[in-house]
This record gives sequence, C-alpha cells and structure tokens, in this order.
Amino acid sequence: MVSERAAFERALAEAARGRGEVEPNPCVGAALARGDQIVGVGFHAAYGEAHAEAALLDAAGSLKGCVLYVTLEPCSHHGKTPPCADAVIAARPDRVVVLNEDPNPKVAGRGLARLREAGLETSLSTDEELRQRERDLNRRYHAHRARERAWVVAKWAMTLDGKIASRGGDSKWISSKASRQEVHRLRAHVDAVLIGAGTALQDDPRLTPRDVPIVRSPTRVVLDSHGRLPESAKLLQDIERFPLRIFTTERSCEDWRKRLEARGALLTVQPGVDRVDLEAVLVELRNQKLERVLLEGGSELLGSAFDAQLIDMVDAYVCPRLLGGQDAKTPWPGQGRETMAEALTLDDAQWRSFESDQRLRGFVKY
Ligand code: AOF
Ligand code: ZN
Repeated sequence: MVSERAAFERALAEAARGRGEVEPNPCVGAALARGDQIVGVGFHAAYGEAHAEAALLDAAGSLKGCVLYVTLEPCSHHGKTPPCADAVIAARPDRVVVLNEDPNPKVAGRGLARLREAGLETSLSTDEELRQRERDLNRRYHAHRARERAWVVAKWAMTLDGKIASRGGDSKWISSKASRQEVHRLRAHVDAVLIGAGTALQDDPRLTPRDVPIVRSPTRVVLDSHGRLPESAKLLQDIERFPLRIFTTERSCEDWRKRLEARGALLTVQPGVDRVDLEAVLVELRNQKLERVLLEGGSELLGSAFDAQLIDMVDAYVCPRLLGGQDAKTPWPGQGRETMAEALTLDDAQWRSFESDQRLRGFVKY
C-alpha cells in the first residue's frame, strides 16, 4: 500500500510545479494510488487552466480500487472551470484524502461536503506536518484572499544598463523574439493587461495575446487621467474579443469620453482626483472578477506602483543591449528607496533564458 505520507509528498511536489504560473490561485497537486503504486498525478499548471483534479482525471482510467490524494479540498463552485468535486464524484475513487480546506468563501468546506453527500469516503489528513507544508506553499494565496485588490504581475524588458526605453521613448525591440512570445503566452493567462496613457501613445500597442493558444481573453485597461488616447489607437480594434476599459478623471473632456464609449470602450471616471488612483483601479478590477493583472508599463506607472507597494510578482527580461543616457527610462523612477537595507527583495526568484535574454521571475517582498 502507498502510504498517505508518500502519496502527499508526491502531490505536494506536483503542486509546487505551478508556482509562478497560477497565482493568485493556489498551487494544488493530486496523486492517485492503487495498491503499492502511484498510478496518476496532476497539478494546477497555469492560471485559467485545468485544476489539479481535472488534470489528473483527464489522464486516468477507471478509479475503482484507487485512493485519491489532493493537497487542497476540491472546489465546489463554477469558476473558470466546472467544480472539481463533481468530476471526482463522477470518477468514483474508493476514498478521497485532502490536506486542507479551501479558504475561498465560495468553497470553504462545501467541496468536502459534496463528496460526502455523494457517498464517497472522504477525510482530512491528520498529519499536521503535511498540512502545514500545504499552508506554507500557499501562503501568498491566503494573504491575497484577505485583501481587496487584484494580484499584479509587473513585466518589463530592459537593457543590460537597466533601461526600458531610450531617451526618445523607443523600446521596439529591447527583448528577443522568444521573450516577446513568452509575454504573449502570459497575456493569455491573465484577466487584464494594464498600461498608462503615455505608453499607449508612444507605442500604440494592441495588448492582445497573439500567435499563442487563447486561454482567456484579457481585458485591456488604460489609465488615462487627462483623456489623451486618440480614436485612431490600435487598442480600439478587436474590442469585441478583448474588452477595453479606460480609467480617467474629471479632467478629461466629456466629448472625448463619449466618442470612446461610442467605439465600445468602457469608461470609468474617478471623481475628485487629478491622477487616476491605481489602487482604486485594482480594487474595481477585482470586484469585476478580474483577479490577475499584467502591468506592462510604462516607466511612470511601474514607478508609482512600486512606490505604492502594489506589485506582487515581477517578470523582468534582461537583454544584451545597452542604451545609456540619464534620460532613458528605467523601471522604477519616482521615489525609490534610500539605502540597500530598504531595497525590495524577490522571493523564490528564478532565472530562465529566452534566446539571448534572461528572465528573472520572483515575488516582491514588502
Ligand atoms: C481545486 N483544484 O487545482 C485549484 C483550486 O479561477 P478558477 O476557476 O481557476 O478558480 C480558482 C479557485 O479555485 C481558487 O480561488 C480556489 O478556491 C480554487 N482552486 N481548486 O479544486 C485546484 N487550483
Ligand atoms: Zn477545482
């Protein structure tokens, strides 16, 4: 017989494979045991994609005579995917063991209750050490649940001397083709892609995922305090597939708002401010179920997001080019930090290469 410990060791190792790809979702892993063998595993590999149980069940045959071990309670709600509890019930393993309940109020014990009501023998593990390892693995998930705003991934590509655009504002292209392709893949795994109006004017980007499988259709979001985005902007194309939301202030002209709305953009006016308040935007996005946001610049917006401690994860591409110059753009202008003791550090930082570039991905610790 595979021991509970051995099965969960494997399931936890599977769960950890999703780190960096699934946040703010939890890392979840599953293992299927029959007799003295683990006959199947699965994990939640990327935000918006299949949950661990679904990944395992897709690959497994009959579950008769099997025990299913899952690191987190199977979900009971319809999110981006159907409830895992229902899939487990349909597959009918002999027994289900889970490490911890899902703190998501939409689940919170209901997944386990559903399995029991369907007559499946279901239990929570009593191994405190294993249960604690699951909580440690998902401490960012728990912390995120306790707050109100969306999760923010900041992405930028910079030259070896740390510039994200030349002094003339040019940034096409700092990074390699492979890096840019990876960014398109990331756009397909977020709910929203966010930029400032300066970048929208300078680069005229579309912000859509291209030449990659579309898992989600991200909403494009522009912070445009003064109403500068022209009607000719490429962001106004493809608006049915990839919604466009613009946050502005009372300083933008009414006529401009009406014209963009007529083109299908969703306008939100923040009252009583001269500049759009990023934190309020992130709260609003989460209320709209846009949980995972990719912040793509520019320099000013990244800087104020760092100053305001609103960046959760960083994807920084370091590229073998140099631009030089005092006035070239950097990823954190604004106030910054005075001493090394106050410098931000990245947790779980990992390097990966994309052609000639290196990407550093890590979680920002405040
Ligand atoms: C599971 N198995 O592998 C994960 C679960 O946005 P969605 O639809 O992917 O749903 C995310 C929520 O689902 C997340 O907040 C948490 O409650 C649960 N995550 N549940 O049964 C999994 N990743
Ligand atoms: Zn699920």
